[in-house]
Formats: sequence, structure tokens, C-alpha cells
Amino acid sequence: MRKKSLYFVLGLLVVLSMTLSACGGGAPAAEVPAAAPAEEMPAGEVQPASEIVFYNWSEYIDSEIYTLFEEETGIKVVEDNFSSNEELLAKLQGGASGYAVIVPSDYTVSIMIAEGMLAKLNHDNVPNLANLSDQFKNVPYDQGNVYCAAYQWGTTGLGYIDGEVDEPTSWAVLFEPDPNGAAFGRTTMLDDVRESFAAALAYLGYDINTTDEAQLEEAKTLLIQAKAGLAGYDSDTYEDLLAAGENLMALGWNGDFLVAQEENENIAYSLPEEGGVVWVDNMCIPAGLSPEEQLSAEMFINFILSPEIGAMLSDYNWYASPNAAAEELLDPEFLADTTVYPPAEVLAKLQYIRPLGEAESLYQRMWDEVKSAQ
Ligand code: N2P
Repeated sequence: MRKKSLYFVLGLLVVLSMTLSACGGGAPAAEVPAAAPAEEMPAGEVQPASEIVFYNWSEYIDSEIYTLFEEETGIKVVEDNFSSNEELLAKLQGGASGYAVIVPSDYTVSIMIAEGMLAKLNHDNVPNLANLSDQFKNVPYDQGNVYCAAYQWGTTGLGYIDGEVDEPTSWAVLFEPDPNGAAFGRTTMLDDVRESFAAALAYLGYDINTTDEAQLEEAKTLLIQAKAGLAGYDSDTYEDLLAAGENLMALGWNGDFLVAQEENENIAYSLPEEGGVVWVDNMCIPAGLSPEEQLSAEMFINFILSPEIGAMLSDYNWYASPNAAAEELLDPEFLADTTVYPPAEVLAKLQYIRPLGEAESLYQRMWDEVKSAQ
């Protein structure tokens, strides 16, 4: 399916502006104070910080959302980007980062909670948590949204140029690269330890969360073998390289390929039959912010969780929304797109990446060996 109709997008913006003006300038459904001059605030009440930094994956939000948030609250959002959960984790483990809202995936939320790296959400400031669909109110890594709220969810698979390469139905296309195939040397893999190992482990028929060293060695051997057919590792621009016709296949995330279809309608997406990864990204607040920054961060999370902004997010990103109220505003065609919302029998073959404790360093060591292999 191609991009949603302009008619729908315009309709959404009309709904949005009506909702915002009906609220007399207040954030939709939010009862948190807007940033106001100090003299107007009741004594002793925490005032929101006037600027926050949002540390997000690249190309994962419509910047118009920042404008609307600033109009509503007076709070400016500055964005910085990371390319993997491991990069995010390392950055935060390095001490105070200045980031107010971060977007770790499921397993990384578990790691961060265990390491005391996240602040609890004050639910009074995030009433729009009620908009999340029930399954996202009780995710196993953070039951009851104590720390985080789901942002978007999706799958990891293979994007390819239809017509130039056959639909890749098996991970074999990566791990047994055909030197005579069109995609040889014109394929990228995610620069991501757990995602790349998950693809290799799924191909081998092993658990994508295995800690068995012999199985991981086999996966490592395949990952090294795959390098012959790769143009490189890339987690940020792989979909643009497909759209531009430079590459013909990429391991990546479903929504990124769907967005790139706008540039190149021959881009298609396949989930190999051996199975793979499903993931949920989450908005969380690092521990140790000032009360003012914490409040602004909660106001931003609440804003994203409003129905209109939640719909704008998925409309831009082409990732599935965890927000039931937002889904009501999304195009029915989008909600019926099986690349965005895989059917139950496909989901049954996908697994979440899980935190592995000690074994994380084993994966990292082997990934370093893959990356440095000639
Ligand atoms: C968006 C990246 C999606 C994040 N460009 C995958 N967890």
C-alpha cells in the first residue's frame, strides 16, 4: 500500500486545530500547567523547564509536533539521535546526559529499570496514558506504565526492490549470499548487535535470545559469511539508499521501508519464514532530572499520547500505534495494512529481544569480531 491520501492528512490537521482551539490553548486532555511567567504561578508549584532535549531514533517524529507542543505549552523541544539501544544505553551510563525523554526498546527498558536509570512517571501529569490500548498498559517489561509509555511498535525484516530481486522469503539471502545475485554487494544490515544476531539465530532455527555459546559461534560464523554480500552496516539511512536505487536489499524496520515507498514505489518488505523480531519503543525519562525538567518531560509524553498527536506520529512514521484513541483517527486502510499490523499467524513467528544479563557481553564480544572480520 502507498502513502495515505492527502485528504486524510488534511482532515487530521483540521480535527487537530479544532481540538486545540476548543481547548482554548490548553493541551488536549492535559491538566498539567503550561509554562507561564513565574509571577502567574502559585507559590511553591513546580514550573516546567522551558526547553527539553528529546533523544530519539533518527527520522522517527514529524517535527511539526514540536511546533504544536511549543504553541501549546511554551516548551521548546530539541532533538538528538541515536542509532541503537546499545548506543543509547552507553550514552546514559556515561552520566548526566541532558536528555529529558528517551526512546529505548522493550529489552532496554528492562535493563535501564534494573540499573536504576529511569525516573518513575507521575501519572497525574500523564493522564493520556489512559489512551494506550490495554496490551500496552501492561507490557511485561513495565507493568502498569510505572516508568514508560509505548511510542510505536513494529517488526524487523527485509526491505527490497521488487522487480530487481525476488521476494526474500528466507534469511538465506543474507547468510548464503549469491555472488551472481543482483543484491550481492548492494545489501545492508542493521548496525545493531541484537538485531543482527536475531536474524542469524532465526535462520539457524535457534532461539533469538539464546545464551548458548556454541549456537552463538555458529551465528557469528554466518554473520561473517554474510559480509561478502554487504555494502555495509547502516541503521539510519538504509531506506534512503534503497529509494535512491543504490542498494537493492536491507535488513531494517518495517515503517522505514513504508515511508521510503513514497520516494520509490518498488520498495517492498518481507518477513522471512524462519521468523524474527517484533519490538516496542517507549518514551521514558532518565533518572535525576530537576523537578522542572521532569514536569516538562511528562508534559511532552502526555502530548504525544493525545489522540491527535498519536495519529500524526503513525501517519508520519508508518509504524503501528500503541494508542487506541489515536487509532480511531487513523485511516482504516493504514490499520488494515498487514506490513504495519501483521496478522496473528505472522506475529506468532516473531519474538521480542530479551535482556540477557551476563551474556550481553558475550554478544558484544562476538559482534566486535564480526565487525572487524575481513
Ligand atoms: C525509525 C527507527 C525505528 C526504531 N527510523 C526501531 N526500534
